[in-house]
Amino acid sequence: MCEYYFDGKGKALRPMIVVLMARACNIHSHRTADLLPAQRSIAMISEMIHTASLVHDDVIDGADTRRGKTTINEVWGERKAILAGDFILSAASMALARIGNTAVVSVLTQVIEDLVRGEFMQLGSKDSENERFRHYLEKTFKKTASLIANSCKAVSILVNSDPQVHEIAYQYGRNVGIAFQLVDDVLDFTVCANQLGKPSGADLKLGLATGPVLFACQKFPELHAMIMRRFCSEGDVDRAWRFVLESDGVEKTNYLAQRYCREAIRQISQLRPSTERDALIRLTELVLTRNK
Ligand code: GRG
Repeated sequence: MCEYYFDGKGKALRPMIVVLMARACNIHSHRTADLLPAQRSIAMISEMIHTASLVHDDVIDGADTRRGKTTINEVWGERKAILAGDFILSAASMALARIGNTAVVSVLTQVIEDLVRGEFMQLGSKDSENERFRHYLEKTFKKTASLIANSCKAVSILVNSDPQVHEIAYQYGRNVGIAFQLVDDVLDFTVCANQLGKPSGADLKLGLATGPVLFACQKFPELHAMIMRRFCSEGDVDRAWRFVLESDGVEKTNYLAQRYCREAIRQISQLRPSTERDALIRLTELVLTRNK
C-alpha cells in the first residue's frame, strides 16, 4: 500500500525544486554543485511527506481517483489508508532523524504542523470578504507552500550558515508554492478530469471557495451566501460554477499567481549565477503554464 504512489506517475515537483535549490546554494557557497547526501535525503523526504498528506487528504475528501488511478482508500478502505499515510510519514521521520541536524529537523517538523493546520483552516469559513481572502492565502501557504519553502530552507542550511541565504531559499519556495496552489485552484475549473488524473470541479463539491470563486464574488455578490453555506443547497455548485466562468475569477487568480512567481524570481536572483538558479527561474514559467 505504501509503495502504491511511488510509481513515478507524480510530477515530482518538490524533489525537483529541492535538488535544484540545493545545487544552486552549493554553487552560491563556492562549492561544486554536487548534492550532499543529506540534501538528497531532503528531496526524498519532501516527496514522502507530500505523498503521506495526499493519502490522508483523499480519505478526508472521500476521493476515488488520484494520479489517474484508484485511491488507496477506495482499494483498501479508509482505515488502512490512514495507517498507510502514517507509515509513510514515519519512514520520512526516520530518514529526517538520520540526517542528524536539529535545525533541519525543526524546519521540516514545522511543515507537518502547517499541513494539519492548513487542512483544519479549510474546514472553516470567514464572514467578511477581506478576512476570507486572507484566510484563503494563509491556508494556501500552510497546505501547499510550507513544504516547498521549508524543504528549500533545509537544503540551504545544510551547506551555508548565512541566514540571508536560508531566507532567499525559503522565500523562493514560499512564493512558488503559493503560485502552484493558485494555479491548481484554477485548473479545477478549466481542465477535465482525464487530464488532471483526479476529478475536476472537486473544490465546489467539497464546499471550498478558492481564488476563482472569491474573485468572482466581487462581480456576483450572490455568491456570498453560497460560500457561507458551502455550496450545499440544491443547484449551488452549478450556479457558482457558471458565475466563475462568467466572471474574471480565473484570469485574476492566474494574475495573482504571476505576481507570486515574479517575487520568487526576484528572490532567487540574489544567488550567484548558475544553471540551476536559471532552471529555478524557468520553473516558475512551468508552474504558471502547466495543465495537469
Ligand atoms: C499526513 C503530513 C500529513 C498531513 C495531514 C491531509 C493533510 C494533513 C494535509 C493535506 C495537504 C494536501 C494534500 C495539500 C494539497 C497540495 C497539492 C497541491 C497537491 C497536489 O500536488 P501535485 O499536483 O501532485 O504536485 P502530484 O500528484 O504531481 O505529486
